[in-house]
Amino acid sequence: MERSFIMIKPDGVQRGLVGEIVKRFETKGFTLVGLKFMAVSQELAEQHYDVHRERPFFKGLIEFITSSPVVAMVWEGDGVVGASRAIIGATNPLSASPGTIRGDYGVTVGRNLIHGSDALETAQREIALWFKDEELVSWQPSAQPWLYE
Ligand code: D4T
Repeated sequence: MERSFIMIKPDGVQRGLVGEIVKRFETKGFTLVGLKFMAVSQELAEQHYDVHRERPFFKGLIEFITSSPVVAMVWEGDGVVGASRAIIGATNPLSASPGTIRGDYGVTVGRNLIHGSDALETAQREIALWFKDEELVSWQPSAQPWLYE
């Protein structure tokens, strides 16, 4: 089944939104297969945001992501990559629809609370970057037959 890398950024943790954010993925019906609370090294942050290296906001973004702990997660389910982007909302929280995480809790792009992989290939790259194989747990939730026909 499809997997996505989801990270609650330092602002989400500092603002006490970890439970609320996890709940949205759980109640949607996705399966948690990896989770860790961690400080992010400069190297990991730069690798994760490598595609933005030449952008003007890169330095500030790296300072922000390494400034305080994050919650790194892997969620599994049919269509989880695209659905997670919908749950998260637009990059700029002011443009994000109400009902999305960024739409409900954020006001500025540099503090947009959460990251979600933007495509299947990106998800695979990010999961491999943030998690070792043995940190991911494959399991079958008992609700599965009530979520999938
Ligand atoms: P992430 O990657 O964090 O899930 O965000 P998005 O996928 O929604 O958006 P992105 O890759 O375009 O941006 C990555 C990251 O950079 C921050 N950012 C972005 C910023 O601080 N200033 C900006 O102008 C932009 C475009 C926010 C998210």
